[in-house]
Amino acid sequence: MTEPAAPAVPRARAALAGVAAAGAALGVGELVSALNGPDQSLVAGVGTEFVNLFAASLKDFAVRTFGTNDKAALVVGIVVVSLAIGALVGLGAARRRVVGPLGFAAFGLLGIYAGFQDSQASRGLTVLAAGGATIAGALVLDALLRAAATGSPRALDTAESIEYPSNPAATRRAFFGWAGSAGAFAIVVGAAARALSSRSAVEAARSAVKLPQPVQRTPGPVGTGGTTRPMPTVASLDVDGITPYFMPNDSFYKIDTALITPQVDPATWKLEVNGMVDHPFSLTFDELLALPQVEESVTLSCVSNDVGGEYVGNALWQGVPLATLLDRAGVQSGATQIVSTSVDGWDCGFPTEAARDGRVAMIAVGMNGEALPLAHGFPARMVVAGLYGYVSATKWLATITLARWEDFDGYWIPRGWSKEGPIKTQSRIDVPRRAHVPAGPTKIAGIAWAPTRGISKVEVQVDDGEWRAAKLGDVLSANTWVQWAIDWNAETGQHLVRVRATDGTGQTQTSDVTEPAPDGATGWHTRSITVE
Ligand SMILES: Nc1nc2c(c(=O)[nH]1)N[C@H]1C(S)=C(S)[C@@H](COP(=O)(O)O)O[C@H]1N2
Ligand SMILES: [Mo]
Repeated sequence: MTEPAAPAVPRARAALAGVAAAGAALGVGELVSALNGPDQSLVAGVGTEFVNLFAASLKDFAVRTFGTNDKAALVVGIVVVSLAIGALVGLGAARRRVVGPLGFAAFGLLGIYAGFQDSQASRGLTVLAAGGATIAGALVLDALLRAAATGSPRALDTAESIEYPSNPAATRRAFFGWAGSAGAFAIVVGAAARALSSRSAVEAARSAVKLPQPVQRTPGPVGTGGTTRPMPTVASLDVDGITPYFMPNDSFYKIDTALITPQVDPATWKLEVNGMVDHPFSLTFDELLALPQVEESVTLSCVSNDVGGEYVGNALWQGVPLATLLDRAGVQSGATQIVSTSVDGWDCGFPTEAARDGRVAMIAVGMNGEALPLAHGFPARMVVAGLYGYVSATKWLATITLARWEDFDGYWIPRGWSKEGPIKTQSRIDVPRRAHVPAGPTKIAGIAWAPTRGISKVEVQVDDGEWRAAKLGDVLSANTWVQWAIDWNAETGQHLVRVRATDGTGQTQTSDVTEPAPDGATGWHTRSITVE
C-alpha cells in the first residue's frame, strides 16, 4: 500500500521552525551589531535602506511616518516580515535542506548590503553580525527540522526525496520544547542587544555639558552658569491653549531620516570645515564651545508642513555663528554653496550668501537653555533663519563643505524637492482647539511666521465677514513666530474661520492652495467650527 508523498516534517512545524530560526538569527545579528554601540543594527540598516530607496516615491509618507515617529513601526514591520520569510524558508528547507542555509545567507547578504551603505556602521562588525546571524539561523533551523520529523509512516516511502527522514525518536513534545527554546533564545539575545546598546552613555555626556555664557544674548535674566541657562521672558498673549512662544524641547517637532537617533560621543566628535576654502580645519566639541557664542530665537519649519500643520517650532538657540568658521577657513571665490553633512550620512546645501547676508546662521549647541537634545542633533547642528530644515538644518553635524552650487545636491533634491528652500509666510489657527465650542464671547488665536522678514499683520475672517486685524504678541526678533489673538462672539451654527498673515515687507500670504512639494505649502489656514 502506497501513501501519498508527504514530507516527514509537518508543514506547521516546518514553518514554526523557520520562524524560531529567523528569530534566533535576528537576535544574534543584533547582539553582534550592538558591540559597536546603539547606532548599529542590521534591522535598522535594512530599514534605512528601505527609507532611502522609497523616500522619493513615498516622500510624504516617508517624511511623515519615518520623520516624526520613532520609526518603531518600520522596525517592527521588518522583524515581522523577516519572521514570515523565515517561515517560508522553514517550509522550503523541509523539502530541500539547502534552502535553509541559502535562505539565511540571502538574509545575511541583505544585511551586509544595508550595513555597508551606512558610513557610521563598522564594516567588520556588519560582516560578523550578518555571518553570525546566517549561521545561527541555518543551524537552528536544521536542528529544529530534525526534531520536527515525525515518526509518521506516511513519509517512509518518500524518504529519499525528503531531506529530513522521519525520526522515530521525535516527539511532538520534544519539537515544541526545542522550538520554544529557540524562541526564548531569540528574545533573550535581542534583549541583551538592547541593553548593550543602552543610550545612557551619550545621554550622560549631554547632561554634563555646560553651556558657556553667550557674548551676545537676547534680553532677559542673566544666568549664573550651570548645565541649563535661563530663558528670556517673552510675555505670552493671555489666551487658553495658545501655542507657547518657546516650544519646549520635548514637544518640538522632530523630522529626520534616521531610524535610530545617532549617538554621538562629544569626546570624540569633530566638525570638519573643508572644500573650497584656503585653510581647512577641524574642531573638537570643546573647541567649539570655547568660541564666542551667540543666542538667538529662530523658528524652524519643515517644508513638508501642511497649511495648519505641526512641523514648525520656535526655540532659543545658542551656538557659534557660521560666519566665524567661514572667516577662519577663508572661503574661496566661486564657492557658492554651503554643504553640510551629518554623522549618519544625511546632507543638504544652501547658498553661501545666506551665511553672509546678516541673517542668523549658526552651529547650534544649545536649545532652550540646554545642550541640544539627542533627537535634535546633539552635539551640534546647523540653524539658519528663513530656510526650511531640509536645505539647512543638519543635525548631528559632521562636516561643512564649501562647494559650487551646481556641483552638489542635498539628500532631498533628487527626491523631488526644490533646491532652494526659503520659508514661506504662514499662519495657523490653534484656538479654539476643538471643532465644537459653546456660544458666547471667545477667542480665536494662533501663530504666524515669516523668519527673517517678520510678521507685520495677522487678519482673521469669520465666514464671509470683514478681515479683522488680530492683536500680536511680543517677539524677540523677525526670525520667530508671533502669537496672535482676536475676540470672537461665537453665534450658534457652523462657521468657517480663516487666517492670513502679512510679512515685514508688506507681502500678504497667498490664498493659492499648493501642496508641500516641491517648495512648501501655501494657502490660508481655514477651519470649520461648530458653535452650540
Ligand atoms: N542629520 C539630519 N539632519 C536633518 C534632517 C535629517 O533627516 N537628518 N532633516 C532635516 C529636516 S527636513 C528638518 S525639517 C529639520 C528638523 O529639525 P528638528 O527635528 O530638530 O525639528 O532637521 C533637518 N536636519
Ligand atoms: Mo523638513
